[in-house]
Amino acid sequence: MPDIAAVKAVLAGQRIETPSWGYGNSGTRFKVFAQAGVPRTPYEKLDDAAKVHEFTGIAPVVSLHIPWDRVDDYAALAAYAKDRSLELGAINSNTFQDDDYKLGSVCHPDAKIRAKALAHLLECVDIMDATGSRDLKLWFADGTNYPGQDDIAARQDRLAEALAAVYERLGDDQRLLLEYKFFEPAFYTTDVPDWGTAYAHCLELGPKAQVVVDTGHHAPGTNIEFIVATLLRAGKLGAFDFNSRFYADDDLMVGSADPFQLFRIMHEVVKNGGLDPETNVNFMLDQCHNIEAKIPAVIRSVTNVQEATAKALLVDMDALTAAQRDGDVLGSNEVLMDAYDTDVRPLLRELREEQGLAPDPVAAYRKSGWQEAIAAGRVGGDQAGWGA
Ligand code: PSV
Ligand code: MN
Repeated sequence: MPDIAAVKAVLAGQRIETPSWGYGNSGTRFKVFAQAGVPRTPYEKLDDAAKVHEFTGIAPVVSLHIPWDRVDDYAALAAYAKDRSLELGAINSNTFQDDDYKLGSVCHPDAKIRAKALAHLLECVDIMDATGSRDLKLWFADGTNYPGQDDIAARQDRLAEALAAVYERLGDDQRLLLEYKFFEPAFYTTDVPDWGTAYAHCLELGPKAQVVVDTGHHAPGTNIEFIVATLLRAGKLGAFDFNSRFYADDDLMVGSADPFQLFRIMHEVVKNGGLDPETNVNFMLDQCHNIEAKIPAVIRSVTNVQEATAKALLVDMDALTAAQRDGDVLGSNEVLMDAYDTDVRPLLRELREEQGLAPDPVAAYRKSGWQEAIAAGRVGGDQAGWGA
């Protein structure tokens, strides 16, 4: 049986990175619903992220999206984060919101547009130098809508050329994380649609290029944990963008739609060394809280990942390996289900109390008065939202 003290030690060392845009207003293409107290600046987003870390103890890193989090002085933003016990994490590039990118960015047929997109990616590396960020997260909306619209293979060549230029610019301790998504906004071809394409590009680039698995970016029924196990085995799993989906890229709270899937993913992570600090898997959230209160939703998301991790750590690996070796189909499945069926909430409450945290992070947040304070204090100015 797993040693509980060892399980707690791993859980205490876990790090979940939260997205700056999760604190801003968001919605669907039909409507963005504004909420009281939403941050107006990247600094206020960090204030909210600091609350998530204060109550969970495991969310000290915040991802930025450029240009949504553009500031004059990134070193000052990093210092502001540090004063709140936070660090700035992955820099997310954005080559999807300018009119110029209608036919793509780094895969665009026009070399001038490709050069503009590449300049943005290189600017993101400059920002990483100022913030001390390790990871550059690249997601491209590039693709086509109609058969014959562009040359599929030529677009791959253009992509490879841009990625190589970015890779070349990275510092020794920096990484390029390539995120795939099977469709949307493109509906016929997407230039990085799946893990295989992302993996092939990363392999060609070298060790500082790794793949991002966004849990909302697969066709229904895709076995995500297989992808996770395969990428970890190849040393190419750089990060997760955690969220939940019922239909497409829904960006709902991780673990809300299918907690069992999250457990299966975390089991492969644990089993294949993905929690070892030297493996450097970045556990990020990529979510939007359109109708629910944002800060408690981020807290809930962090604790959902923590619960799935705890269950994965409770898998009796000796019993599982023995059952697998014996070809005991039911027995091995039972070992896994035993861990999944364990109520880990008492263990996590105990762990938090040992760390000087409140046992129930959402309840503690609600009692803290922060929500009322930001609703009353953040008046005037423009609330941050999707695209700002
Ligand atoms: C694309 O759908 C994506 O998952 C990428 O990570 C983007 O940068 C992000 O969403 C924006 O939230
Ligand atoms: Mn994502």
